[in-house]
Amino acid sequence: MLGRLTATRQGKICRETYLMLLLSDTRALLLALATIIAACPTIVPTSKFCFAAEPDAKPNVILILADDLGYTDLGCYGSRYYRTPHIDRMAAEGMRFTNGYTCGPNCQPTRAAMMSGQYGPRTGVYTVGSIERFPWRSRSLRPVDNVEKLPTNKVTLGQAMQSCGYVTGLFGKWHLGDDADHHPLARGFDESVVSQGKHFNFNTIPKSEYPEGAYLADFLTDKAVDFIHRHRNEPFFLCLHHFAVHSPWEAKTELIQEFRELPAAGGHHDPVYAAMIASLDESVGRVLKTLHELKLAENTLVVFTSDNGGVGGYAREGLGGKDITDNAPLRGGKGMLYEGGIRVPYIFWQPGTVPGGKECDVPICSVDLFPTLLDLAGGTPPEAYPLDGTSYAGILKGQSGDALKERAIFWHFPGYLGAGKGTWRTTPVSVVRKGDWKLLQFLEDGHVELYDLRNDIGEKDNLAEQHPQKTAELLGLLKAWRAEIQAPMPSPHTPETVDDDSRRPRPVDSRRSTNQTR
Ligand SMILES: [Ca+2]
Repeated sequence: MLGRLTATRQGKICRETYLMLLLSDTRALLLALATIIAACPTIVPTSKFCFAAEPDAKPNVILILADDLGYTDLGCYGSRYYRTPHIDRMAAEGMRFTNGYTCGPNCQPTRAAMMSGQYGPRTGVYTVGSIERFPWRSRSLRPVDNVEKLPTNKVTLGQAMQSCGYVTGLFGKWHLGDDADHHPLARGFDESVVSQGKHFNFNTIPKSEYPEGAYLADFLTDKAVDFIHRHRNEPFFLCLHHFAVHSPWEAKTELIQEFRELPAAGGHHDPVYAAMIASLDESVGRVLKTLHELKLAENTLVVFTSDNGGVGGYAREGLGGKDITDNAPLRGGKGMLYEGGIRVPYIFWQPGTVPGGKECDVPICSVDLFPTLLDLAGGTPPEAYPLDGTSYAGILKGQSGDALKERAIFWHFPGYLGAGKGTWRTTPVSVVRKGDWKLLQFLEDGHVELYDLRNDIGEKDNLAEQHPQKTAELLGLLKAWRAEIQAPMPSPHTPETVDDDSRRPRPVDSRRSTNQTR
C-alpha cells in the first residue's frame, strides 16, 4: 500500500506525513493512516504511465554527463596522460561499456535524445543552433531547419522519474531551452540551476551567488552534493551535467601546473584540458564519497557518460580546427559521424547490483537511457509516446546482453558542420550500426561506406564494394527506418559562390566532403 502511496507527487506528500506519524503512538498512527488512505486518491496512480514498484526497489539515480569528453579521455579508456583515479575506480567497481554511443555528434541532439527518449527525426533537434552557423550555401544541399529547444509536447526523463515518485534535480548544462517554458524547472525537474559558456565568472539561470574565482565544475558539484544530502531519505534522480570539458579551455592554475610537467602520450598533450578532466574526476570522487558517507551507495545507480566525442582527430582527416585531444584509435572527433564523434565512455556503478569490474561490448546509445531508467524505477512507458531506445537494465543487473547485440542503432544528420578553412567535419549523412557492421550513407551524392568495426575500429577500410550483400542489407534497414520515422531530408540546392575565403566552395566537379575521401 505504501508503495502505491509513493506513486505520485501527491503520494510523496502522503508518505512524508506517514513518516512523521511514526513518531507518535501506534493508535494515533493507525487512525491517521486510515484518514490518509481515505483522503488520498493517489493509491490509484494518477500518472498515465507510471505504476510504482515498492519504494525499497527504487534506486536513486545520478546521471553525471561530461561535455565533449572523448572516448579515450579517461585512464580506464586508455589515456596515459590524463589522470582520472576516481572515475577509474568507479569503472573498476562497476561496469564499463566499450560500444556506447551518443545519438548526435554534438551537444544538443544528444541531450534532446537522452531527455526525450526519441531520435532526432521525432524531436527535430539534430544539431546545435540554426543552420546558419555554417556556410551551407556553398554546398549542394539545403540543410533541414533545426529545432533549437526541446518541444514541450515531449515527455522528459525528469517528468518520467517524477511520475515514478522521484524528486528530481538538474545542475549544469541543459541546452534545450532556457526560457520559462523550456527551462528544466518547467520540464520535470523540481530543482535546477543551469549554466554553460564559461568555466570562471559564469552565469547561471536562475541567478546564483558564488565566491569570486569559483570554478563551474566545483560549483555544480557543491549543488549536487547538497541535493543528495537534502534528499537522502527519498528516491532521487540527480542530473549533474558538467560544462567541462567543453571550450573555452579554462582550468584551475594549480592543476594545470601538475600536467605541464608530464610527458604527452598518444595525442593527449594539453595541460589545461588535462586539468579540466582532473576537475571532472574530482567531482565524480566527491559524489561517490558523499554516497558512501550517507550509506546510499548500494541504493544509488551512478551513470557517467559524455554527450559527444572529443575535440580532436581533425588534422589526420585534413580538416581545420584545433585538436585539443585525440580519440585514436577511433577516427575523427566531435561533429563527425565516424566513431571518434559518437563513441563515448559509459560507466555504471551500483555496488551490490551492477557487477564489479565488468566490461560490456553491447552497443547502446543515448535514447536507451530513458527506458532503462524507467525500467529500474519500476515505471512503464508513457502512453501514445514512442520511445526509440531499448532498456538494458538487465545487463546492469548481471544478465546477458546477447539479445541486444544485433539490434540496429540509427543516426540521421541532415545538415553541415564546418571545421574552418573551408573544410567540413560532416556533410549530410545517415548512419546505421548493426552487430559489428556500420554503414554511412552520405546524402550529397548518395555514396556509402561500410566498416567492420570488430576488425577495423578506425574505419580505415571501406568494404562496401567487397560486401555488397551486407551493404544492401544495412542500406535497406536505414531507408526503412527513415521512412518509418519520417526523417526530414535536406533538399537540392544550387551552390553559390561566396567572397569570403573560409566560405569559398571548391569546384563543383571535385565537391566531395572530406569525410567522403577516406
Ligand atoms: Ca558536447
